[in-house]
Amino acid sequence: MIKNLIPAAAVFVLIVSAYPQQQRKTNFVAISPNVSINSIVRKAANVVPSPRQLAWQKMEFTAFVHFTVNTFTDKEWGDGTEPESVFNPSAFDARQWARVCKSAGMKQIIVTAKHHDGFCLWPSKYTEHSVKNSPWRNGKGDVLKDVSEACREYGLKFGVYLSPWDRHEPTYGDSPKYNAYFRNQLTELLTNYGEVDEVWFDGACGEGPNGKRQVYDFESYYKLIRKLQPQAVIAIMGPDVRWVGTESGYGRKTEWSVLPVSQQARDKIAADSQNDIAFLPLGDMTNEDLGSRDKLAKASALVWYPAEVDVSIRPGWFYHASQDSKVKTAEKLVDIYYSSVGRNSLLLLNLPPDRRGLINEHDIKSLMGMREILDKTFNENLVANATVTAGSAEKGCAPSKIIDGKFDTYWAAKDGVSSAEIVFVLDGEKQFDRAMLQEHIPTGQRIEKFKLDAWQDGHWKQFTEGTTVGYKRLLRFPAVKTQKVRLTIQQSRTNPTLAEFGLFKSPDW
Ligand code: FUL
Repeated sequence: MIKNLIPAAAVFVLIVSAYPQQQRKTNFVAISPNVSINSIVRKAANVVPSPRQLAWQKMEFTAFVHFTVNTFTDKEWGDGTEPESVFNPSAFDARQWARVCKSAGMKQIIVTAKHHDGFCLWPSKYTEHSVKNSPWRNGKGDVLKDVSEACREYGLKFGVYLSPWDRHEPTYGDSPKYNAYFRNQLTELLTNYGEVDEVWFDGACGEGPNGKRQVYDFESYYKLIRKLQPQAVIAIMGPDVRWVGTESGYGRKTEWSVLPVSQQARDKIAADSQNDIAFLPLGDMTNEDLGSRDKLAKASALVWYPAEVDVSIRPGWFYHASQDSKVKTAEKLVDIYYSSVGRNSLLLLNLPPDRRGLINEHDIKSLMGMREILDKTFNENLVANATVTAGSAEKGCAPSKIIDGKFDTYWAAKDGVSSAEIVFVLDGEKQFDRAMLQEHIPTGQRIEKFKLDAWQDGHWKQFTEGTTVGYKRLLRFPAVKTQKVRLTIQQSRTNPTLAEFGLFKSPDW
């Protein structure tokens, strides 16, 4: 909720993507005044993720780890007066975190290097308020070092949460001084721990001890990140990844990754395009509709800005023993998965370590239960051996590519065709209750409306439908038995593409 306290802000990046055989595509496009809505819609359909955004989206499921003095004081927000001596995990083991995340199918860990209380989990040179003055490992410990090494060992990516709001640091509120302090801390994080793939900024902002409100120089933070870790996405208060708008775990049923930006934004982007960065205010990211045709109609520019769903496995972001009985169940986590990953978003699930410094047994049980259900559901794609036909196909984009198990090869309807029927004849009659669609987003996000029918008793019978697809759309419906399935793309912003399609059967309980 704190993300609403100040106007959201973002920067945008002009990147020419390297997809051969296609027009040069970028993750930003300007719209000239007085162009028709049809032309805007077509432009929207050709905005694509930057390489760093695409790599991020492909992770699908990542971990957030909230850990600091709050873990020991039983709070959600520390006020910055907590003595360093409270931080003393008895059995800290970052490899356990990585092992758990890896076996849950997560692809990255983002750790709270510093939360609002200002306590640093690494021995920062710029403050005394850190692990170096705690009893943990006699002040010689460094959580960031251990976590980054464990991530590398287990083949996970590594990200950092660094709270701009700092309730301990005396320079906070003295804007230029604190901005320099913050950049120094960022530099430590981005130079001492190997590759960093996501930098996560919350928008919380307050007054410093001088009674003045801190003005964050986000633009300078972004420049530093681009310089030191150019592959890293900058999330939430940043240009690459947007907050979905709630912390419930549930994304929108209609989720567009291409959003309109304002005139002011457009001018700023044009002015800054040589620097790879531009700074601009965006509207309210909690709105239900961010990217429909109605929204596009008023756009001065369009940008690829995909959604991230952050949610905690517990009611709080930090560990509280009193919440051990309130850990989300495996079934609830599965529901969240379908409603985030399955709705064109990335799921960032928080697993807060306990006072030992370990992910707690209760959380592990739910997480592994979730993994088991997902594995049992998605282990066999029932259309894998089907025969696929489509009314129209672009050269080199045959319908068979939809079921070749490779995201990078895809079917596309011919240019100028914005609806399509694709028929899958399965190798025998099958029963299924889950469907998966993936658009080839390096070509753009296009599908606006689709439905699925089964051939039963001599005619087509609809069993599910949807709106947007994007990187991934998952659908749940009562079990259907058939040998023939028809996917109808009823509306698309320009010729639709599909990278993958799947039908699955969830396990019986
Ligand atoms: C929020 C913070 O205030 C919470 O404590 C938590 O870190 C969450 C992910 O972002 O805005």
